[in-house]
Amino acid sequence: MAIARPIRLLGAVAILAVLLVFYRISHSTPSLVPSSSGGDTHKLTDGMKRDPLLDPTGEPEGILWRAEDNDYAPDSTESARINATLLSLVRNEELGELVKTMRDLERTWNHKFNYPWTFLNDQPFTEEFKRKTQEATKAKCYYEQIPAEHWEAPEWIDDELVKESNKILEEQGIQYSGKSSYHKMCRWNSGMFYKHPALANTRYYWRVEPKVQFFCNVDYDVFRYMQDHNKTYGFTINLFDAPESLPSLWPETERFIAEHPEYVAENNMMEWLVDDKLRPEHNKKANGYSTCHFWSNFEIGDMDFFRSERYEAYFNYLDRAGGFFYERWGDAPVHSVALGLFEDASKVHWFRDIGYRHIPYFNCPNSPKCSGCTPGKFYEGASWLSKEDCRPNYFKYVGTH
Ligand SMILES: Nc1nc2c(ncn2[C@@H]2O[C@H](COP(=O)(O)OP(=O)(O)O)[C@@H](O)[C@H]2O)c(=O)[nH]1
Ligand SMILES: [Mg+2]
Repeated sequence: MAIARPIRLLGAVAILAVLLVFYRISHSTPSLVPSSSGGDTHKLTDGMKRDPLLDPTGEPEGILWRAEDNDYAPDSTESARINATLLSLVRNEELGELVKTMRDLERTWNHKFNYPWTFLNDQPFTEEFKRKTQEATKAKCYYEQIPAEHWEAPEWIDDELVKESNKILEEQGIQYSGKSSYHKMCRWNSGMFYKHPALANTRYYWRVEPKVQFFCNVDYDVFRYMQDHNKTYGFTINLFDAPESLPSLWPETERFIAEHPEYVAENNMMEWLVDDKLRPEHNKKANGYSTCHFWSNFEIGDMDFFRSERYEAYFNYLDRAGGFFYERWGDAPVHSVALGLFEDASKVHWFRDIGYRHIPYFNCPNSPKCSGCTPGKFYEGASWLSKEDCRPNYFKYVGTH
């Protein structure tokens, strides 16, 4: 039986429509990208169909300063080094772990550039600490004690209220919430480190913690890179935070920006800060904050940002609100919210080429310059850790620069 021409046409259109739907579905579904690590899989969502670290990674574009072409000798008075330091807040007891980390960073980067190390501590450093750290580098080492007025809780913090509120945080399983030194450390890293008198003439810093690892040879002066490309802040890992540790951070921030709308940058990263799609419960518990942040155990930054009027006003506002002690605000979300609101998004840089690990997360690029980590592997441990990756949001709203 012959089929009428209009019916045939309709049939063809229907088949085409079905094919189109199939095509759209197969191309928009987030893919499962194997992280090639012991069967771990890393589910990537919207904004990150494939982990960019699986693709070959080279050096950043533009002019790069190299040790072969310039004077980076440790004692040179004419050296090409800029005003910058490796910076580590550390306890005497962490000496062994710190020296291992120093060896990593010296081997992969600093033996070429010889930037000084500055060690900071709320206690005096021991002679053994000074000797063993200096033995790990040709560069100059400085050992500085933190003034008590920078470290201790401000006088308006109520000790009884701290005890009560920390008990509640501990019941909620918030790590370190009962440890007063941890709260002090987070506050100091938020609003004090760049005020240390020994750093008064230093502009750029690379924060280094004991126990972290570095995997890739970096053959250019990263501080010069920051300066030449007008960057304020560089990160490697981008994470969600525990919302229970900071329920009032975002409400306080909103009050602050209502008072000071002039501080908010035009090209800001607000969408990354307020996303409620990827982890709606996080946003809800954090009262409007996605909890996404740059993981601040690694940072390469320009202290002039933290010394600016807008950051200083923001930190003082937060400090008065008391959340460093009554809650457990970390310096990572505080730095990140400030950068996300008050800095131009183009001034933040993802150092994708710096292979890095702070347990349990990695930034491991696919590059012949790297060894000892697995490209694209984001975490090691329980599979729920994969959910803590906020890079899909960052790439979606801010970009992969
Ligand atoms: N001097 C000193 N350093 C501290 C203290 N608490 C933490 N730190 C340092 O602060 C950084 C962060 O602490 P860490 O224990 O690694 O915290 P985590 O990374 O959040 O688990 C590390 O460099 C520690 O060495 C402290 O009470 N005194
Ligand atoms: Mg740490």
